[in-house]
Amino acid sequence: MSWNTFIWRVVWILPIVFFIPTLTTVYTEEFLDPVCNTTYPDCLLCDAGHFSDQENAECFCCQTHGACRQNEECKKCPMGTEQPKQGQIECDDCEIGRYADKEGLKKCILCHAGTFQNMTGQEHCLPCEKGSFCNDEGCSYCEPCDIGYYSDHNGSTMCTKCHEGHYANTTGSEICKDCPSGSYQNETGASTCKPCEVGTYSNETTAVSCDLCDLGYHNNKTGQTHCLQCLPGHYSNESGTVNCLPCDKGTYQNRSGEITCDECDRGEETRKVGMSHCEPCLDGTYKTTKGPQLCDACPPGSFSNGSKDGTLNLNCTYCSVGHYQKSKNRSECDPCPIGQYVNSTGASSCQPCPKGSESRHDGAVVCTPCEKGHNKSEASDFLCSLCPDGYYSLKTGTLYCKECEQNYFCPNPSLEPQQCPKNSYCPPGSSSPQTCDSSWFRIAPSKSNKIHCVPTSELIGLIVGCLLVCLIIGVIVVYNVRQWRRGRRIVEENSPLTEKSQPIYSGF
Ligand SMILES: *[C@@H]1O[C@H](CO)[C@@H](O)[C@H](O)[C@H]1NC(C)=O
Ligand SMILES: *[C@@H]1O[C@H](CO)[C@@H](O)[C@H](O)[C@H]1NC(C)=O
Ligand SMILES: *[C@@H]1O[C@H](CO)[C@@H](O)[C@H](O)[C@H]1NC(C)=O
Ligand SMILES: *[C@@H]1O[C@H](CO)[C@@H](O)[C@H](O)[C@H]1NC(C)=O
Ligand SMILES: *[C@@H]1O[C@H](CO)[C@@H](O)[C@H](O)[C@H]1NC(C)=O
Ligand SMILES: *[C@@H]1O[C@H](CO)[C@@H](O)[C@H](O)[C@H]1NC(C)=O
Ligand SMILES: *[C@@H]1O[C@H](CO)[C@@H](O)[C@H](O)[C@H]1NC(C)=O
Ligand SMILES: *[C@@H]1O[C@H](CO)[C@@H](O)[C@H](O)[C@H]1NC(C)=O
Ligand SMILES: *[C@@H]1O[C@H](CO)[C@@H](O)[C@H](O)[C@H]1NC(C)=O
Ligand SMILES: *[C@@H]1O[C@H](CO)[C@@H](O)[C@H](O)[C@H]1NC(C)=O
Ligand SMILES: *[C@@H]1O[C@H](CO)[C@@H](O)[C@H](O)[C@H]1NC(C)=O
Ligand SMILES: CC(=O)N[C@H]1CO[C@H](CO)[C@@H](O)[C@@H]1O
Repeated sequence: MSWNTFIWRVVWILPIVFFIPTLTTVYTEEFLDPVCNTTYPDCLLCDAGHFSDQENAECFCCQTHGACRQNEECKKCPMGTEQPKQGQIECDDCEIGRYADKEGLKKCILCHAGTFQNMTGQEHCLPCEKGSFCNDEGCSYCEPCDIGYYSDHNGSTMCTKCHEGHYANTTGSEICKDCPSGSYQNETGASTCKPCEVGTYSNETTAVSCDLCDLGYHNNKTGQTHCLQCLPGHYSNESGTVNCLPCDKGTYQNRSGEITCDECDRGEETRKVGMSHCEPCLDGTYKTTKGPQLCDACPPGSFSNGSKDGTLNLNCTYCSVGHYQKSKNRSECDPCPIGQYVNSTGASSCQPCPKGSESRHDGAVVCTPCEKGHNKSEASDFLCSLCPDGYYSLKTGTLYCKECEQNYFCPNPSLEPQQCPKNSYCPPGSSSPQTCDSSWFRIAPSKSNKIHCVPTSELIGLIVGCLLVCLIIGVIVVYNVRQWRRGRRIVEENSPLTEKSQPIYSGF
């Protein structure tokens, strides 16, 4: 360095040093940069990144916000670029996540929160699109909103939780979706909607809660948009019913969607739960008033048979006279059996006909006295019985038949005893007079009831007479035989007998 040069430089520098101290300082610092204070005494071209505003002067380093090519002037970095170092040939593009919207920046600016830049060398950042966000500076991309969150405007620094009644089940939601009808969401930031519980419904979208089923309605499935009417035979008297209740026995409901059951009318009942109509009381039962009670059994002595006539059993009918029913719950009465009767209505039993009377047909209301010739001594006897042989009864209603008296006989128990005929024997209790078999005999008086026949005097006389006649004839015969034998012996002695004659016998 020559003195001339030195002096010139001092002269050149002095004003800067003394009059523009600030600027001087900057330049000085930059000059003092050991890298950048190269001098080229041979007056070569300045290196790239350095410049000289004067020919053959010293080369100066390009400053941090600029760059130059060899032998060109240093230029400020253009927008979208930066240069943090001195003495550089060219500026660098802004990195991703940064921008340079002015020339001559030493360092690109970080994108603000809510904006991003995914390319280098950009002059601006871009706002995060709907459905995404960036919550820090220098974002190179925006994150999509999480599930349950949304962002509905550009440039979000954060996403918002879905409101109640809404949900977002995907990331990057611009808006949350409405909960469909049949579901609800009572919490924010939801990724799903909850199905309505049983007994509830929601018939609108964006429901925060489901509504309870109304009275008369029910719902036994989840996620329903409406409740169902209770079916006939059922009711619901509380809101939020899951299953309708069946009508109790004795009640019914013939409409749907009802909150109570109705009581069955007179003569009707329901024998099962959950009935949509009442049924007539069964035969053998009855119901006199409207109400939830069941039909009562007809008591003994009565019956009901409405179904046979197509009427309702509003009351029981007493058994008519001559009939009885010993059991309850019957549809008919039975006629009194033979031998019994009943003369009042509503009988639960028949009575046996009293002594001396009977009933020969079933269903008797009164007993008839035993006919003549009959009797009944015990009430328990079935019927009157014919008087036994030898007994009679001339009056009706007889308890005991009378015995036929001695010397009378009773051929017909219902007729007067008859006088024993002559030559007949009628001991007490005779149904017919007793006689000896033949008229040659007669009844001998006897103390016992046994008949005792003796021969009549005529028979005896006849026998005796016969015996006498026989004797006489015998004597005659014997005599004649003797005479004949004697004569024959004489003849035999004289002439032999040629022919033998038969002897003659005679007798009875
Ligand atoms: C940068 O982001 C934009 C907008 O989001 C997109 O269209 C583009 O493809 C992205 N480029 C790169 C290199 O990621
Ligand atoms: C949001 O950004 C999109 C694309 O990046 C653009 O089309 C739209 O106009 C922007 N909306 C608003 C409100 O700035
Ligand atoms: C989100 O919900 C919609 C309708 O609710 C359904 O079609 C879709 O499959 C769901 N997506 C996911 C990822 O669950
Ligand atoms: C949402 O509803 C559920 C069930 O219905 C309940 O357990 C929960 O406490 C509710 N949450 C809020 C925030 O109300
Ligand atoms: C939902 O149900 C309520 C009550 O039952 C009714 O008033 C309303 O009209 C219904 N809304 C729709 C959209 O069906
Ligand atoms: C649900 O209700 C229907 C009538 O609406 C009925 O037929 C069905 O048996 C019920 N299911 C259950 C599980 O109770
Ligand atoms: C509903 O009916 C049941 C059975 O009949 C009864 O116990 C209950 O008290 C009733 N509830 C209301 C609110 O009437
Ligand atoms: C229900 O029963 C009542 C009383 O018995 C009757 O008046 C009505 O007509 C019935 N309704 C239907 C729908 O059967
Ligand atoms: C039913 O009982 C009545 C008396 O209440 C009677 O007149 C009718 O004949 C009976 N019907 C039948 C089919 O038995
Ligand atoms: C039903 O019958 C009983 C006895 O037969 C009688 O006391 C009652 O008054 C009757 N009731 C009606 C409603 O006819
Ligand atoms: C019914 O029979 C009884 C005896 O069993 C008798 O005392 C009563 O007088 C009779 N009544 C009629 C109405 O015949
Ligand atoms: C003026 C000035 O500080 N000049 C310096 C330039 O660099 C050389 C070598 O690095 C130094 O020796 C000088 O003092």
